Amino acid sequence: MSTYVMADIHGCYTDFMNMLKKIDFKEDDKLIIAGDILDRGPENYEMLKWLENKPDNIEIIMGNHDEMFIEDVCSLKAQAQRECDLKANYKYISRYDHSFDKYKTVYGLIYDQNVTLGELKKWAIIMADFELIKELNIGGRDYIIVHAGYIDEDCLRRRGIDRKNGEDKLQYMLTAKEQFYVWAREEALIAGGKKDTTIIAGHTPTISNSAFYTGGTVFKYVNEDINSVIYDIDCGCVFRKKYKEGNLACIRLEDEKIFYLED
Ligand SMILES: [Mn+2]
Repeated sequence: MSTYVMADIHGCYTDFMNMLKKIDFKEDDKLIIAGDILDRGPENYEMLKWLENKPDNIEIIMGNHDEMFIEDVCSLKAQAQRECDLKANYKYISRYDHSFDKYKTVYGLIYDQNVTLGELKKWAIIMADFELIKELNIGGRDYIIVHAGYIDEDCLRRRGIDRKNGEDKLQYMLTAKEQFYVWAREEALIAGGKKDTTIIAGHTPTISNSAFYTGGTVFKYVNEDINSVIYDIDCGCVFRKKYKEGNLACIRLEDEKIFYLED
């Protein structure tokens, strides 16, 4: 029995299936998907149909794109109480809410796949049950799996980075711990990990210009002082048509072996 973690599938359903084949994923294995199953990729519909009958040995942690999908469906549902045509509702909300369906995922589902509000609601309800964090112990080592980053409960004040100017500007702000799990970027590194624990997250592709940049391989940060490790396993799979260094990674926790879709 092995325990695997993947992240940021972003509607790349075929790549996801190919990775399951590559790791020879079996019924007695476990997989944790560290968030962001939707948006940007070509097969959001296939991903959601798969989600309806998701095997019990696969668990999904909430990502920011999953959260945004749930919010979009809630907006549509609220509007639907006034009008009944899903396409009319979609157009109406898009006009005043510019954060609505930012990646045109709901648009594709409605206009290309002809899904109903009932289907959208069914998927959003499943996704609203995604846990925000998963803690497990494998071979005596503690692991934490989150979408974006981990921060200690008593550490709500953080030092942010003003990324617009690229300078290390102090901006103390009160951050909800759970928001941090789902949305953190470089702050996850600044927060410094957790004593005697390995944190596995995705969210920031290792092909983008950030502290996690590796050129498309898994990013690993070791803090020997507190015996903590932080992995970023989002290797930018969804961008790999555009940027050839993008890849889908999967880590097996028992031996921390990393598998790549493209070797
Ligand atoms: Mn994300």
